[in-house]
Amino acid sequence: MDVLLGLQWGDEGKGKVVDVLAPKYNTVARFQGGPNAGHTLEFDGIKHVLHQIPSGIFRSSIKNVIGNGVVLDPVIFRNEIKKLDPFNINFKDNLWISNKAQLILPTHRLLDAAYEKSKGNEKIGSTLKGIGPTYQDKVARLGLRVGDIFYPNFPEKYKKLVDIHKMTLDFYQYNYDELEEAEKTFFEALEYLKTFNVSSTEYLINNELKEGKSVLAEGAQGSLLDVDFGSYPFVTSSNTMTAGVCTGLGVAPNSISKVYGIFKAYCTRVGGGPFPTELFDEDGTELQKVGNEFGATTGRPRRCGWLDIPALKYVVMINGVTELFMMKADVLSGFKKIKVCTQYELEDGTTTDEFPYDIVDSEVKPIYEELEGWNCSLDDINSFDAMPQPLKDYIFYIEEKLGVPINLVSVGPDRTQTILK
Ligand code: 2SA
Ligand code: MG
Repeated sequence: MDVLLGLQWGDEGKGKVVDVLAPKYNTVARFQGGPNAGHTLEFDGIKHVLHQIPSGIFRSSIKNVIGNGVVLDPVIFRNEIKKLDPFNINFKDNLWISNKAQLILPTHRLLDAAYEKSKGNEKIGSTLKGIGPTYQDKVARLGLRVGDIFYPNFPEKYKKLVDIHKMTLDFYQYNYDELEEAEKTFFEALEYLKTFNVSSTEYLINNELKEGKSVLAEGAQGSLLDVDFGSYPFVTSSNTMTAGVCTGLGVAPNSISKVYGIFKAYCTRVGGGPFPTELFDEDGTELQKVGNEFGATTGRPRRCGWLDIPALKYVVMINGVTELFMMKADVLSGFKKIKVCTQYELEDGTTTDEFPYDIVDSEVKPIYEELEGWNCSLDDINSFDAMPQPLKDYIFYIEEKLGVPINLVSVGPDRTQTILK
């Protein structure tokens, strides 16, 4: 089984890569996160954004699994399925949902908003999809799971949890007048959800592995948003790293072979939190404009900056990355010079190439090396050999710094603009 992860703060282009890789796999599985993900796939001139459904769904030969580590919003799920209507997908054969995936309730979304509001200026910049509160209830052993909806006592369980949520919402003086309407939609969506394959997907995946079939675990968000190793507390609430695959799908660590790490040729971040290489000048604006850096889930503009090698080295280490994929190289095409952060200077004047613990409250200054840009269009590039020398040098430079080969480079949004080395 192989793993595909974003190595930065999300939006690295995982959707595009999984779409290229998917044909090699029998199964594609999501192991964490929920509708806070927005995986964009672009082919035949049409753009598709998937939130909870794995990216293998467009290929009829692939089984797609929503694993136990995922938090599932049934209302968003129903909308996603409806949007896939034109593709005549046979969900009975191609989509499986874990009975142990946690359910996002309408009150989880309200709590997400209430918590964010209470944080004022220090807000996380949550996607407001209810992710944090749902994982909170999972760990507090209060949560409701997809498997629960098939039992007659579900409405009671639901009410019990919602009553607890209402106490918290009252504490924050958060208005929930519109809850009743949202609950109606929620229960309708649950009936719809019941018509899909819900099972102990850990059996399905382990049986496939036993039969020698190939499984791809599709990560969402990025390693720097990992709840343990990311820029805490400005992180998401799940383990976005390789280790999360084991707990999020029910597979043993020794079943994992390749770990594909995806990164952008520069760096972006949405929401709050530290970002040492963030640019506030016209270079930053240029990256945002050329890279069309606006969130797929929330439409928010993404903060942009140069590539951060210490951060990448850190996540290559904790994830055991075996292959790197570099995305959006074309966005750098207009730059004469490209900067890369190779070290940080800390507040006490010392330098380090490690990811600092205190990245939130103390100032971490990037130290840059400057490389030659290629400064030409990559539109007609369709092989590694055809790349301009400065781009090749950029690739070799990063490979050398990270000690892992870059085997794929993306030079444009279309399926065809993906170059294998
Ligand atoms: P939350 O909603 O509790 O997970 O928010 C916590 C922080 O995590 C950030 N976050 C994200 N940042 C970038 N991309 C995200 N999703 C991508 C998208 C999809 C992807 O395009 O929307 O790449 O998988 C994502 N999800 C959460 C969020 O901004 C907060 O800083
Ligand atoms: Mg995205």
